[in-house]
Formats: sequence, structure tokens, C-alpha cells
Amino acid sequence: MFEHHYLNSFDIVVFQKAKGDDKICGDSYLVQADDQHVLCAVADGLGSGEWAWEASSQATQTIETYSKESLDSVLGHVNASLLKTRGAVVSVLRIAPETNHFEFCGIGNVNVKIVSPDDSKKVGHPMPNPGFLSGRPVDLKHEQHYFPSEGCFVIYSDGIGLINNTIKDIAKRFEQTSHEVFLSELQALLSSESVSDDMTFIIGQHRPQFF
Ligand SMILES: [Mn+2]
Repeated sequence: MFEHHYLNSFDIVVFQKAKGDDKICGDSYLVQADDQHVLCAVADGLGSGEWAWEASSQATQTIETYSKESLDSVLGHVNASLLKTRGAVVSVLRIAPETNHFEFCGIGNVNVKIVSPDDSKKVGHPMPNPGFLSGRPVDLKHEQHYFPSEGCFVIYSDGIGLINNTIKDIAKRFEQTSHEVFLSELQALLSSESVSDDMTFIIGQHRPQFF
């Protein structure tokens, strides 16, 4: 499954695939924008199939409902909403391109990386909190960092086993090629590198010159 979004000067591509021949993907995602922000979230439901999907889709619906609040508060609502489910790991990224900063809050193994177009510039590395959300009390810290102009972000579930260096190469290719070429390269890479799990991969680049 592929999707393109052009939101608030961001060019965003989503790739999602269920584990093996499964019909239901246990991951869910959300991509949305308002005047000042772009928000992306990936939730990976514990286990697989319908139960996993139930938890992860509940998580992204709750994020959508509370998306104006601080991200630790958003994930607090998500936690409460997952009480009767198996639970999920979730990461939420909210970027404000005009003020060059981003907020991040995550729990568990959904990775987020920020890549600067200019390698000499330092960018923050968001770190998810340990654990998962299933209605039990959790300690949620949220972070704020600098987001570079024309910077790139990726957010992906653990069905994708990509390491830091590869992410930089992927971001470069996203900048340099058409979406079609990019997606075929990404699929080839994922079929060689990924583990057997549901996978969701979202990449976005700030491209103010296009809008
Ligand atoms: Mn997973």
C-alpha cells in the first residue's frame, strides 16, 4: 500500500505491508496537518492480525481526536483508550516548519529519525520511552528539537530493520528521485532487510520551494 500526501510544504510518502500473506496489517498510521504543523504517527499493535489492528487503529483514532494537545498528553489519552486491548507501541511526531522545531513522544519500538539536508548541522535524535500502552500507568516524556529547513523525517515500525546509515541514504534517494523510482528502490531494500512482521514506513521532506 502506497500513499502520497502534500501537506503544509511537506512531501510525504507512506508504505505499508502486512506480514507474509496476512490480510490484516496490525500497524496503523496517521498523517495530518493544520496551518502550523504536520503530524505523523505510527502505532504497532501487539501480536498480529485483527487484535493487533484493533489496538493500533484505536491508538491512531485517539491521536486524531486529541492532536492539538501536548504529545505526552496525547499519548496519555491513547493509553487510556487501549485499556481493553492487547496494547500497542506508538510514536508521534509533530513538526512546525515555520519555527524550525519538532516535538516527539513515543513508547516502544517505533523509530523516528530526522535527517538534515546539510550533514554539518546537528539534529536531535528522538528516543521513545520503554514499554507499551495498554491502559496501565506509564511515564511519558516528550521532547522538542530543532527541525532543519528542507529536513527529512522517517517514522517506521519494527517490521523494518533499517539502521541509521541506511536511513540517510534513503532520505537522499527520496530527495533525488521520483516517487515511483523511490518506492521501487525502497521495496527492493525492504525485501532484503526486513524481518517477518507488519511494516509501516513514512518518509517526508520539507520542500517549501514546491508549494
Ligand atoms: Mn511490529
